[in-house]
Amino acid sequence: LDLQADLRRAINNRDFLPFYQPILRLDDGEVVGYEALLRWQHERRGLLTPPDFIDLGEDSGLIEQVDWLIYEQVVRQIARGGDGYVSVNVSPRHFRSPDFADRLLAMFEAQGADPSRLRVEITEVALLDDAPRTLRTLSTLREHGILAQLDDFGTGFSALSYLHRFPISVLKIDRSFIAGIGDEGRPESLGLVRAILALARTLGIDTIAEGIETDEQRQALLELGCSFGQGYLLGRPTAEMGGVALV
Ligand code: G
Ligand code: G
Ligand code: MN
Ligand code: NA
Repeated sequence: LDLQADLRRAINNRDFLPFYQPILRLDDGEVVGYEALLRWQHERRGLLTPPDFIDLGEDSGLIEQVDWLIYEQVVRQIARGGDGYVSVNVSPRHFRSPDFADRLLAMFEAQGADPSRLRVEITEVALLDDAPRTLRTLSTLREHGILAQLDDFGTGFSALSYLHRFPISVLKIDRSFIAGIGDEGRPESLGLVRAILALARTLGIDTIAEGIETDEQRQALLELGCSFGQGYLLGRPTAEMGGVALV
């Protein structure tokens, strides 16, 4: 079947919604924020996750429209109240569009919502091209209190100069490193995580460990000095935020 035609129709029908996965402070278990994760409520195939359609969305350029449908719902959710932040994922190509920051800020203005409760997650690829514009976008966002989190850290090209040059506030340690911690893991993972944490500390950047699935991993990360964590052990992505049903 023609998934691209489906995607176009789904955009018209607004068949996308965010799921929310909690991000916790590891020492006291306090929820400090959520990551909004895209889901497609497909008319025949049920709930689809990004791996089912993200490549198509990127290649066709349709992902930007999907992203805005998600951001709109996230901004509305923020406008309803609550505390903590919500992070949204931004495709590298989307992040490079010149009106990205203005359009995002206009949404907050229209909804009367506090932009400083939003964070953006970008990958290292987004820092590769068009550096002046990327820098400008990140600066504009930060002026409005929107912090940037570097997603999947450690899997990209990881040029340390980029971390220094761009206003990045948080490193999200890729879950492949966390999966390597434990009896069935890889011996070098702990050392790699330790090195990433040292790097972040040197630069004054916060860290979130992704994909925490076992208590052993949570404990190890806490002992290594990682401040925040996310993963199935701590909370799965759900359509609800903080156990409160969304309107
Ligand atoms: O939700 P997981 O459920 O499968 O997400 C998989 C991938 O999809 C992650 O790498 C994440 O960065 C990406 N992703 C999740 N939500 C969004 C979104 O709203 N927009 C874009 N562009 N990517 C997203
Ligand atoms: O690339 P990004 O970090 O945005 O992707 C988040 C993805 O990771 C989502 O698909 C989410 O569902 C998934 N995820 C969240 N927690 C866990 C976990 O503990 N284990 C695994 N395997 N995936 C997770
Ligand atoms: Mn992410
Ligand atoms: Na990630």
